[in-house]
Amino acid sequence: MFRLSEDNDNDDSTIDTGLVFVVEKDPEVKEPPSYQVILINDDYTPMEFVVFVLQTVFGHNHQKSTEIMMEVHTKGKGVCGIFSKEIAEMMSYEVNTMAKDHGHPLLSEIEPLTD
Ligand code: TYC
Repeated sequence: MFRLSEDNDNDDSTIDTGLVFVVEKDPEVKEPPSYQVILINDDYTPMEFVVFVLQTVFGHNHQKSTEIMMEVHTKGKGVCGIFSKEIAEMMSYEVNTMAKDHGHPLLSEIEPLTD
């Protein structure tokens, strides 16, 4: 995005009208990157436990949690949610700790979203 602004410095670029416009580039404003929390399939974690984790950690309802769990179960991986890096790290840590505490091999990881 470009904008026009008046050049008031009275140097050689000033023309007869006294008005000279220069083109300035807006400073780039970048959003911080978002991260996906990815759930990974395994052969041992009970389906009901995965649904329970999706409900308690991510706040998904039972139907949405079941859909995500089945996506992971059939395709190997699935997205639980998209957050800032710090929140995604906390969510993933929460999932992995809950699974460990209950003796299940369930794992999640985070992945930057590229646009
Ligand atoms: N594949 C597991 C089973 O058949 C269920 C499962 C789903 C495990 C999703 C992990 O992230 C997972 N019991």
